[in-house]
Amino acid sequence: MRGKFDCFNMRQRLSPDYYITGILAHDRLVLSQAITLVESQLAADYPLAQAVLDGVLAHTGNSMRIGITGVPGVGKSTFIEVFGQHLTAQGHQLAVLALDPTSQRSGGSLLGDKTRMENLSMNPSAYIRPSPVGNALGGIGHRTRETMLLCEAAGFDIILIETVGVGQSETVVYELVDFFLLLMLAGAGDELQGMKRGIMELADALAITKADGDNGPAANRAQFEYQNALHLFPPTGTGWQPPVLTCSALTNAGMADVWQLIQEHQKLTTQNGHRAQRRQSQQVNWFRELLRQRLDGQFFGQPGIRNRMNDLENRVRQGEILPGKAVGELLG
Ligand SMILES: Nc1nc2c(ncn2[C@@H]2O[C@H](COP(=O)(O)OP(=O)(O)OP(=O)(O)O)[C@@H](O)[C@H]2O)c(=O)[nH]1
Ligand SMILES: [Mg+2]
Repeated sequence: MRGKFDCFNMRQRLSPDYYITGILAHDRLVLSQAITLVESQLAADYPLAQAVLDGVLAHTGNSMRIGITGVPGVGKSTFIEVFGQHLTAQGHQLAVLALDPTSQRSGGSLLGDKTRMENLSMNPSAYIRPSPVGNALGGIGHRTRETMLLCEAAGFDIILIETVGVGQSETVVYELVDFFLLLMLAGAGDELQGMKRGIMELADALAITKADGDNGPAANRAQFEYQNALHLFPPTGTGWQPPVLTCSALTNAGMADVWQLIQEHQKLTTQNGHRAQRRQSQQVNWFRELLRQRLDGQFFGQPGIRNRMNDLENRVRQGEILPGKAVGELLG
């Protein structure tokens, strides 16, 4: 505990320059400290975090941002362990941001992920940062975008974001990345995989995992079926038709194909302008989201506002007042 407090106190004394210089020098310790700073929920940390982000902004945006999602157990972490080695072997510097929605419940899954990325976590060209999801909207790490920018400034040219596909989180990840990969299990129905059509529509590619051993034929069938299903979707409007692949983290099959595909997508969307467009609309959505958060914070930060709201909610519940009028009273 003591160490933690020392570290905390030290942080209070650090200047934006300490972080900015360290990050730009690719110092991982400073990068980790900076991520902790931007993740901080303390209002007092906010100006410093903003100054650091501002200071590195010119060095961000140059990475390939890839989102990887799929239901629990589909093999996301194992995929990243193997795929990540494939990328670093080609000279890439890889940052993995693993969002951990289960950490508040079980407290144990970080450890599980760490073991599943055993090799990658010892790889000098890789940096793994698990982040607790907390109670942020959409189940995504509060500040994942900021963390991504810090990693880019620290020299990582590929960012992988792992998130469990259990609902809204994948739409939020979609808002962060250039390429959105959906991992699927063969032989499990769509309902079983919790897949809403909307999620499949967001994917830039599907990969059927665990295509090895006895599972091989089922994986091939699933590939065929999903490919047919995707053909029925309306065109993406980007000139890209999302393909379906099979892969195995056990045999490494398909890993090179997935990478090839992501590069093709990057090339196409860079040439036709859709990559830039996607990032621009992501920036604007980020702005709107932050604005909404700040307004929320300012409004609910007013003394007594919660009590007044509860009072009004009770009256609305009893039918004593119409919601529109109640809103007027509260804002008034
Ligand atoms: N046969 C086979 N098993 C695999 C493969 N990839 C993952 N597994 C197994 O599937 C299980 C789940 O893998 P994970 O990588 O933890 O899955 P995940 O999607 O990250 O799971 P959560 O983080 O809990 O959502 C583990 O027992 C893996 O060993 C594969 O390619 N082939
Ligand atoms: Mg995992």
